[in-house]
Parts: sequence; structure tokens; C-alpha cells
Amino acid sequence: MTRLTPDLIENVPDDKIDLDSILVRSTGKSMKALSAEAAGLDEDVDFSKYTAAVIPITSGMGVIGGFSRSVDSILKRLGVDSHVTESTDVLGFSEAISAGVDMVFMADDSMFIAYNVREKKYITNFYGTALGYAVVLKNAADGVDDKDVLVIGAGQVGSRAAIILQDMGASVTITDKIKEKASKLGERIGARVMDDVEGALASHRFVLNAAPAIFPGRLIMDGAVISTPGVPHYFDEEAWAKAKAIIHDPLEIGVATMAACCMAFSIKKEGESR
Ligand code: 2YG
Repeated sequence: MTRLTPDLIENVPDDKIDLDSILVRSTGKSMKALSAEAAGLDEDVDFSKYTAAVIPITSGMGVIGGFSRSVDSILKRLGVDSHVTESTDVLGFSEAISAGVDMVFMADDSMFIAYNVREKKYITNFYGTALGYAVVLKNAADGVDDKDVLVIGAGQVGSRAAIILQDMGASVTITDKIKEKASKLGERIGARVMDDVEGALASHRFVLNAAPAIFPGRLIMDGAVISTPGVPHYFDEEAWAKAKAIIHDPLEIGVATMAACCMAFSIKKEGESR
């Protein structure tokens, strides 16, 4: 799993890349609409009555400068009443729980979760990132039903994205520079496998790239739609000239989808009780 660094997320708190403009241009929808769609909620769902606490976690390699502040800013942009706790770790958790928040966000070196306190359920960033980027691809590609979609990277995000895309009706091909990872996943979910990563990319128009890989533009198909959570992220100008859309951000789509899915545990329950 790729560990973020402060430079990769320094533009997140103030949304310097203006992600909504990129998303509206390439998918026709805002971050909020996409995260609501991912969570099976109405586009006009009101997240403002939900509260969240983001807890800095110092274990292992320690806190990442700007990480908690970035997560908090993403939640605020969704309309969630969010804050970063004064304290870190367990004291921070006790602070959040006694404040009576609906959701807790926290990440150590191995796992990043959104925990719904009321429903006692959580969403991982692996799932949120996989689902969020699959929904982005589906909208940017104007549907993936019966379309050939390449998933690059059979890791925590790629393997979940492959299953989600199959459930959306896509015909998924898996490729990974570690061939055994790709073939094991392909066997497990009944997806095609291509050992040659570059050949696979060069022969697919619809791509979800969940690998921290840099691909030269000569491999990108004309009109390609590339949904790419992979970090680090870089496409040369030939790739940008040929692709119809390349959608990436270091944290936002994954966190917004985690949050919407985490609140959906409560919202759908409210729906039941109505
Ligand atoms: O609280 C903190 O600041 C740190 N304990 C956070 C550590 C996060 C480590 N994980 C990562 O950097 C990424 N796997 C996070 C998710 C990337 C976006 N998909």
C-alpha cells in the first residue's frame, strides 16, 4: 500500500486542483453526487446533519503532515460537520466518542477506516477508493456495461475495483507486474488476465489504474478514459493529448466515498424506519 507524503496532499485542504470542475467536466457530476451514487443514496442527500471526528494516529511511522486536515477538509466539502480531535490516538478517540460524533476517521500504517459509531460498522479506504474510482470510470465512460475494462494492479484497491466493475457489467481484464498476483485474482473472480502490462494498457480504452506506475503516453489509446487512484501519479503530455479523460486525486474521491458509504449505514436505516 502506498504511503502518502505531505507534498502529495498539500493542495487538498484548499482544493487547489478544484476537483469538482475536473469531475463535472469528465463525468458530468460533482464529488458529492458521485459519492452519493457510489453509496446508493439520492444525489440531493443532506450530509450536514452528520458529525465526524478525524483522529491523528501516531503509531508506526507516525502522522503524515496535513493528512488529518486534508480528510477533515474533504468531509467539510461534502457538507459533513467535521473536526480534527485535539488529541491523538486513544485519547483522541475518547474525545470523539464523548463528543457524541456519528463517524470517526482514523488511519495507521496498515488501515484507514471510517467508523459509524451508531451502527457499529466501518468502511475501509481500500473499498472507498475502489468503489469511488469505479463509479468515476462508469460515469466518464458513459457506462461500463458490456465494455472491456482493464484493471492495472491486483492489490487491495485493484482487486476490489475489479469485482465492483464486474458487478457493474464490465468485462474485466486484470494485469499486474507481479504475474502471480494477477493470475490469482483472475482465477478467483473469473476475469481475463494479461501478463504483459504495457500490451494490456495499449489495447484497452477503459482503464482503472490502481498501481503506483508511470505509463508513457505512447501506450495510451486515443479517446482513453483512465480512472487512476494509483499513487504516485504522472501522465506525460502525449497521454493527456490522446486520452478523453484522466481522473486522479491523491485522497478526495476515496475519502468522500468512504464517508457517503459510512453515513449510508444510518441513512438507509432511517429509510427503513420511515
Ligand atoms: O494519522 C496520520 O496522520 C497517519 N497515521 C496516517 C497514515 C496513513 C497511511 N496510509 C496512507 O498513506 C494511504 N494508504 C492512505 C490512503 C491513500 C488514498 N487512497
